[in-house]
Amino acid sequence: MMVVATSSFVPYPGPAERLARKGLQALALLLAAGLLHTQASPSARSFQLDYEHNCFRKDGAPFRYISGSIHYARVPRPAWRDRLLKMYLSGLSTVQVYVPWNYHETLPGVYDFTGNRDVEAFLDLTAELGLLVILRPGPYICAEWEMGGLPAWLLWKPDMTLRTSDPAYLAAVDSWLHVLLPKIRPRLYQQGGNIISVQVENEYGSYYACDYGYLRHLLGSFRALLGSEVLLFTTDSAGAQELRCGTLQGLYATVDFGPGSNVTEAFGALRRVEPKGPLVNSEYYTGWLDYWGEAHASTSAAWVARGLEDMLQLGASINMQVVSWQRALLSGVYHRYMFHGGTNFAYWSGADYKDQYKPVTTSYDYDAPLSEAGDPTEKLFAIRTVISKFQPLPVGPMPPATPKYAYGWVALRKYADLLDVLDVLCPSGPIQSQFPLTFEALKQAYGFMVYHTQLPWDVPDPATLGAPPHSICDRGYVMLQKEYQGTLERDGQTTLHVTGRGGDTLDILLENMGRISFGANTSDFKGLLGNLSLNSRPLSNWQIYPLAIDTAVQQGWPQAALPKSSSAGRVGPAFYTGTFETPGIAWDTFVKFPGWSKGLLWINGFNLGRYWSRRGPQQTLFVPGSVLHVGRPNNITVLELEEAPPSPLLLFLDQPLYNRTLGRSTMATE
Ligand code: 6GJ
Repeated sequence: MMVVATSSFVPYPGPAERLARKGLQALALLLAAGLLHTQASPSARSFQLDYEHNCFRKDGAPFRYISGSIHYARVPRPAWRDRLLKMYLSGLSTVQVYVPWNYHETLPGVYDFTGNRDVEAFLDLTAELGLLVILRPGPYICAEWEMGGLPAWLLWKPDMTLRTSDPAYLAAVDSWLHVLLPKIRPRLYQQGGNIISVQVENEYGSYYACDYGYLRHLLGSFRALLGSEVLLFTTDSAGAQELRCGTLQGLYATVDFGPGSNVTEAFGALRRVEPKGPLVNSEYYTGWLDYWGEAHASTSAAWVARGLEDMLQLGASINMQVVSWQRALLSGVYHRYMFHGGTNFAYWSGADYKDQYKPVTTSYDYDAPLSEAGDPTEKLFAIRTVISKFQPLPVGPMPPATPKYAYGWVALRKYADLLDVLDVLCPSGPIQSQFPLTFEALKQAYGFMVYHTQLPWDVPDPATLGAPPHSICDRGYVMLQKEYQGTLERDGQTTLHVTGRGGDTLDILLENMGRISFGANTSDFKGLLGNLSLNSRPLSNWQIYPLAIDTAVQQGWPQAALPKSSSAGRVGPAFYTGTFETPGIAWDTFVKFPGWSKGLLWINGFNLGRYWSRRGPQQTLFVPGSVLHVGRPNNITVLELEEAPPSPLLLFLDQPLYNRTLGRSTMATE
């Protein structure tokens, strides 16, 4: 794999380097001069399974690669090279990459492959750096990503059965694959590119439907669009049921499990569906995701490194490193999930459902070897040391952590209560409806909607404002006469006591906290899924406002607008603005929200995601330097959903705070 050397880049030890290391300098010089090629010509390039020797073969030779996961959708494009280079210098030669369908097909037939969404540019960068790629285009990917990567607009047809042979679903899938896969085909290894294998679906065996017709359809579409040579595979948990429903003839089966699992049992289960060929663990979890309100996940570097070394010494292949030993002793293959996690910017975080709705945090640090901000960790160096015992590492030093800067305190000021700017956020005005409608019914995918009505009668004594079970999806901020009354929460508090007079305005701001990304509930409709009642008498005559907040902020609102006259002391959903200057450098930073409750942050129109200081565990948001300006003010917009501190200040730090969980209802103490 020839690599273009750049000034700061240490090329992967290509053919010339490897020959030189063997003392064959003369031959190396010929090769380096381009007078002698060892790289297989496109016609001879192959990446295949060797069922006899239970290994992979690349261009006919037993092949080993080192792999780790990175999600380009969770890393700003200016940082892609930095992260990939660090992965390469860690000893990886392969990266495993999801393609989130909803990140690219934003509306039916409307595609975005620009800027941070330019997947081709990302893939070309991997090739330039001499990395191979294992691509996982889904169409469902899980990944703690919104709806597991499926577009929310699929739910505009509410009876669509996702991840099955449902014709409407398959039509949308095929339409998407006909756009994406032609971008992939020329990058396949057999075509001269660097993509060595492609995963079909994701842990389909864990899904209730168990629809072989769906898998067969996907196999047909992938083969039609990618050709007959590329290695197509599936990944499933190592249970018999999962492997029964998730595998298919024509798709090579792999499994996923973390450290502490019984490897022999897991690979034994896999052998029952794949009697021959390399045993592959496509996701070897050495970190874990974080949920709001739970402790930050952390796994010890020593434990991870020890597990890695034990496997290698056993002759196993760690999917950090598919080492296809000739010995079939335990020729397993392990891929590290995640090597670099990154960030769930904007509204992209997903959720799980385990007895209750569990939204995933904005940080996808994952306690991964490369931190959320792309900094090499102790775990990375521990892994790199282990790998160096089994194979030479690329020549060159590991790039240092990217510089961080503590820009310090920044004062904000209240701009307006959210209810006072509905004309800006919903310029087309509200939709009238007798009863509440969902986000999907009004074709709102992410973010927020306001449900407005009036009290139908006087309520002199506290009356119960209530919602049917599971009908608040996911959080409802309640205002009576524009005064904040409290928050209704999915699988949490679903009643409030209110008093008022007939005709008083009742507003509920509904927040989508992320559609479920794993399991049977991915048809996760959002909004008020049932009607609110007052002392069990249903309310009616609603005006519903889908909010286009990001559109307004990206157009310079509210900085460019005149401040609204708002009651400074009022709590509840409100916008705050401020600016700060960078001292000649735009370095990465982390922002803390002391005394704030929950909301979202935009800087220069870029949506950095949700903060939830009141709940934790993460107490800072990562701000990539690429978002910041130098030489002109940086515009800050905060939407605080509950209660801002009396002095609305933000604190920019040079390090993250990931692990301060205050529980589901603890008030912020700082
Ligand atoms: C994988 O299955 C998935 O393929 N996985 C996890 N599964 C556990 C589901 C939680 C109830 S956690 C981290 C990974 C990613 O979600 C991956 O996409």
